[in-house]
Amino acid sequence: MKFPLNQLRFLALSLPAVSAAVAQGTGDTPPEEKRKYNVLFIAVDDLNDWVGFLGGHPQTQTPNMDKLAREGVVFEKAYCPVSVSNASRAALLTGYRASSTGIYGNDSFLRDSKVLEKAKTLPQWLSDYGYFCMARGKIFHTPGGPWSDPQSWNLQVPTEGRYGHVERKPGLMANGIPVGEVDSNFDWGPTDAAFEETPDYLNAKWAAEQLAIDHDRPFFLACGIFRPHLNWYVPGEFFDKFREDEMILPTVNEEDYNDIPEGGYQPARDYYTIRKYGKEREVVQAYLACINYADSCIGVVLDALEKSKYADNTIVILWGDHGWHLGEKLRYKKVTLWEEACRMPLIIKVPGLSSNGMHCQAVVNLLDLYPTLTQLCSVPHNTANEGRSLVPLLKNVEKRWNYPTVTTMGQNRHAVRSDSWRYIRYQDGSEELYDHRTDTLEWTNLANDPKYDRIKRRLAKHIPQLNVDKVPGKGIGDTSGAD
Ligand SMILES: [Ca+2]
Ligand SMILES: [Ca+2]
Ligand SMILES: [Ca+2]
Repeated sequence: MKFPLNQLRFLALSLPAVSAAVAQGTGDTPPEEKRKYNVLFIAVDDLNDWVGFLGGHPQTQTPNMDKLAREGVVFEKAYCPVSVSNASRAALLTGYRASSTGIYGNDSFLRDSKVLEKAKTLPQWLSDYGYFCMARGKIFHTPGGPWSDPQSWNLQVPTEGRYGHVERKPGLMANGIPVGEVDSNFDWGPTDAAFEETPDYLNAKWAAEQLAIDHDRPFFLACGIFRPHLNWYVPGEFFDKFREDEMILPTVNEEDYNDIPEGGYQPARDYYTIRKYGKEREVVQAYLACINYADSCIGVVLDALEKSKYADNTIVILWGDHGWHLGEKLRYKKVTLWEEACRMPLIIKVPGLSSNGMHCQAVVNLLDLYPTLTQLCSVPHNTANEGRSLVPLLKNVEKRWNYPTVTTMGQNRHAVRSDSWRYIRYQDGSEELYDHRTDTLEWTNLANDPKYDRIKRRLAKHIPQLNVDKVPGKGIGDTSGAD
């Protein structure tokens, strides 16, 4: 059955209010009294597809996120606007592409962009239309201070707590690698902290407490989870769930760079250091431990929502800010234009939606969340948004959706992802092209085969025409210490 969009929105949005009114025999509810959806917005830093519901790693343990996935719509082909934190989050939260604002990396402050100086962020927009917007943890790039954009929030609460102490020997990092051989934050190890004293638990507990309060307005509750961002220090109980010697490693092709242009990426020093010290399995163990820790924190919030009076009228959105390489393409970390760095989890749960529990294969972007939420929340559309509302897909996950999406990593460096293809073009004009129907690991670059010229031209049309200069960095933005 097909409905016009505005009618769908009415159906989706007013179910709780209408059924309550009908039950009381009062007829329809006057528009101004319609209960609006609340929003629970959960950001997970540096989480790639190693979650049960995406099947990215067979040994991952993410029961809480998997439960949410069964209750909502999973976007299996969701991509970041930029494959690094600050810029991805700036794009998501302002609705502008990086290439329109000049916020390409971690060191440019979003309000220093001429375009973003006075832009309304998603929480500001919702707040202008009656929402109470609150946050704790990493939503914008750096929690606390101007980088967390205090003007975006009615309430922003600082993060507290400790991840605990890790053992280390003189001259070595906690992971046993000599100091100086990998970046200082590329470290891991079990800590002595109790789960209940760690920052992400405390962020989650705070969010859970907000769900137990009577709110006189609809709310937008943002909870930012830091792990699995480096350093991978979490309580020992999470490491204990994964045995190093049993860890399954991602498939790696040592010859992968034979067909990658000079203007593209190179193998990372980290990759060879990890291999030199035989740490490949420990890396997997530590990342999975941190994901399981993040999942446990997310469970605290989701359990609280389920027990609360907001369970039936709260939209839940769970998103990672970009992907992460764990050896694929001879790299660790992010900041590339390949699938591993560009793809991340996205779940949208709208109570009462018939698509809940389904997986959507349409190609979508985090940039689409702003217009999706304004539509779901029945507030005006912000015409500055460069993304596209996903509401039609939420109503019908199989809807035809031929909108290739873009990830940017630096000025004039873009990847276009369509249903079947990834096309990369660097600033020097060099290219890569991968056919995902036969090459999900992106091993064979087809860009130099004239047979694919037509496909390249078709994909290249989606590359942004406007590519503004990078907003000068302040050199203070990246307190995470990672890329
Ligand atoms: Ca993967
Ligand atoms: Ca990140
Ligand atoms: Ca290759």
